[in-house]
Amino acid sequence: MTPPRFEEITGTLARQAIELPSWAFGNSGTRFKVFGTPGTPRTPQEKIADAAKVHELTGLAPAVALHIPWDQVDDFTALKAHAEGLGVRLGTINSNTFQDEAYKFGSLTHSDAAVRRKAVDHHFRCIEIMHATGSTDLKIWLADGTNYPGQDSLRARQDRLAESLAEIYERLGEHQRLVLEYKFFEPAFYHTDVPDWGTSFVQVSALGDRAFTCLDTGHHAPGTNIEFIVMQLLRLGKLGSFDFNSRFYADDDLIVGAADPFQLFRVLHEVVAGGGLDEGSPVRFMLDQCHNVEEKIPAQIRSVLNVQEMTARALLVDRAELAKAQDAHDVLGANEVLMDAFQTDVRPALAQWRASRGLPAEPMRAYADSGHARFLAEQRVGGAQAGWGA
Ligand code: AOS
Ligand code: ZN
Ligand code: ZN
Repeated sequence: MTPPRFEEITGTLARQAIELPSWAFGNSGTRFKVFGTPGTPRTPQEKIADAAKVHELTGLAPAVALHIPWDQVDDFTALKAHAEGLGVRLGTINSNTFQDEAYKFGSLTHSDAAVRRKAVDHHFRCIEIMHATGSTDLKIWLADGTNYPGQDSLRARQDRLAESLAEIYERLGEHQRLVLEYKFFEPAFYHTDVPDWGTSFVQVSALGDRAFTCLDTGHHAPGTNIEFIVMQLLRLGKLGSFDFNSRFYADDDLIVGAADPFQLFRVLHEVVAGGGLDEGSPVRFMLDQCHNVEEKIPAQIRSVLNVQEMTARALLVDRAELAKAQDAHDVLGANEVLMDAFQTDVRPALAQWRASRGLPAEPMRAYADSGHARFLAEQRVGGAQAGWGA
């Protein structure tokens, strides 16, 4: 047997779409310092323009995810037209129930019905926005949790979460989906209310067919076998989306594939094996990253290229040979098949293929040579730069 040739995988590669987060284009940082960069967007419209530039140079990022209220505008229909005019569409709507005083002790899980009402109503507003923008996904990530054992009833919070989610799910339009993201710590440090894939799975399974789990690659304890979780969620039909990023220590939202390229390969290998790249698959790909010290547009270009390169390598796995080695319990042989694909340098083939489709062969270089960063720095003077949280 021979591994698939590059020409055989381009059909799948051509379908690949990676949604960009609007907040990746704003300034971000740690609690110690947020650095500004000349040319940083000041409005949701400018964030969308930057995302469109990434798509223009890579052909990989046709949608932009919004965060509400960070990307609040008066007219979302006009924002949709603005995005479409730039060649992209508006994607996932991310709700935000973690920046309001009222949510100090929780949002959808809060013991006070009035606070839960406010949090559920915020999601209703997000759904209205989705109708205006044509977005299909509502993504829920909750900061809810406790800091000390005994602070609140773990069980009661879980029951309240189920009730709140059911109300939100009921409100979705026929073609809309809910994806529930999990995270094992931060900002709460003793427990979070959706800490792991199991909890997300249990909660979304109780809702119905249009509720899925979102897997953020940065939200696992060190050493976690993330590809196993990918396999399991695909097997259960509940992997709705990825938030891609990478991490060295905690949830640092670094460039996907930067910290552990082999892990990204293993994840994408399971995605391919589980049908996650097949036509009609429910799995959507997004980035959830922040660029604290690096330039933001090239950082997003680098990120989508990393995903594309690793997807190509995962598609090049000789699956027939792998199955043969596995059946024969040829441990080293099976491992070698996988490693052969991982070690393949797909960059020259991808560059050629991009050029054949009218894209720059080397998008990073094309951006650097274009002088666009200088142009933005000259254009975007005055006004407040968008930041993580605005
Ligand atoms: C938070 O840690 C999560 O990764 C969320 O996906 C969130 O949407 C993003 O960080 C911006 O709030
Ligand atoms: Zn995330
Ligand atoms: Zn995160």
